[in-house]
Amino acid sequence: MQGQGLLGLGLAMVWPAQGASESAKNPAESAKGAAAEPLKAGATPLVLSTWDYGLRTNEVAWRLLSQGGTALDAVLAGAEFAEMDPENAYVGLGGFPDRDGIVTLDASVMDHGYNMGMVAGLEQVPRAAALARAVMERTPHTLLVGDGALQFAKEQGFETMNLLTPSSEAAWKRWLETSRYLPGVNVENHDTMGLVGLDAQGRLAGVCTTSGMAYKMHGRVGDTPLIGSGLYVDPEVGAVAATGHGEEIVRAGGSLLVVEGMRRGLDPEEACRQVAQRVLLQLRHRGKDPALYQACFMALTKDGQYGACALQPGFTYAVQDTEQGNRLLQAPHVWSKL
Ligand code: SD4
Repeated sequence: MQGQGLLGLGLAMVWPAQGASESAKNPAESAKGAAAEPLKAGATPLVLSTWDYGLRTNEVAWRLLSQGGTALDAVLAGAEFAEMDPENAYVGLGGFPDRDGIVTLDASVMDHGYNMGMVAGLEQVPRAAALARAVMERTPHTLLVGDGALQFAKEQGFETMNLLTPSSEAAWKRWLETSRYLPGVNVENHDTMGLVGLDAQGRLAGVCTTSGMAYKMHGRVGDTPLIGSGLYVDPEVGAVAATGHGEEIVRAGGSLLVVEGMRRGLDPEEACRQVAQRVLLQLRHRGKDPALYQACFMALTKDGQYGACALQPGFTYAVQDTEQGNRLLQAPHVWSKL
């Protein structure tokens, strides 16, 4: 590398810090501009978000999608809404910290052109999804981690703040009394926001954002920021987001495997079911009790079909479209204790 210089490293391709893409700084604002195109006749925009909270992120995304905004702007706006809500303890500001009391965020984004951006182990910057988008749009790279991600965020003018809120700090201090790492399997320990959307022009996009498993080891990274595990978008097939125990989703090659199922002709629910089944087989192979784990997959095809499936009961996801509005669905499961 020595003597290669910035050009040799491809860093000359880094986009200018200012003005190049306001959308990465504030997707919600830029999407206002993108909303000018009217819906095409017969177009069926659609957005899916993980967990109960998904009803709220869908609403934010739908404001853009229903006015002809791009799927990318829409899902990013939904993710950012969750990240800036201090009451959501699983993403962005107010996310549960790691066992050392430090909030570290992971996020990924992917669009209809196989473009992708990821950040992991990000501190101080609540808008992790927008930063992942900035990685995608303003650098020659796909993944930035830790200090490097923070440095890039500062260069790009992202706001920094203390992400530990009084309530997440109080919860962490209560946890310190036992210091037992035993993550719950459903909403009691998950609210990672995964959104996948299809816009009026038929473009797909997806985003996944999280503060990771509460009280994880410092430096631990799950599936959320890993394209192929927590998220995958293939314009020829569909878009998939995952949530649950990241280690198990990574082990199964989660989201990409669901996409490949749909590519072979499986409907979205069946494609999700087969990967949830794979997670179950792997747990059994490793002698693990499935009752202690959760892995959830949510999928949308390029034609607007959707479905989901989880390892065990409890995974909810929200769907919003023109015909039926915004509703919360219970995903089927492949294993149950009962
Ligand atoms: C992780 N998959 O970090 C994430 C956690 C999650 O809702 O989905 N929480 O492993």
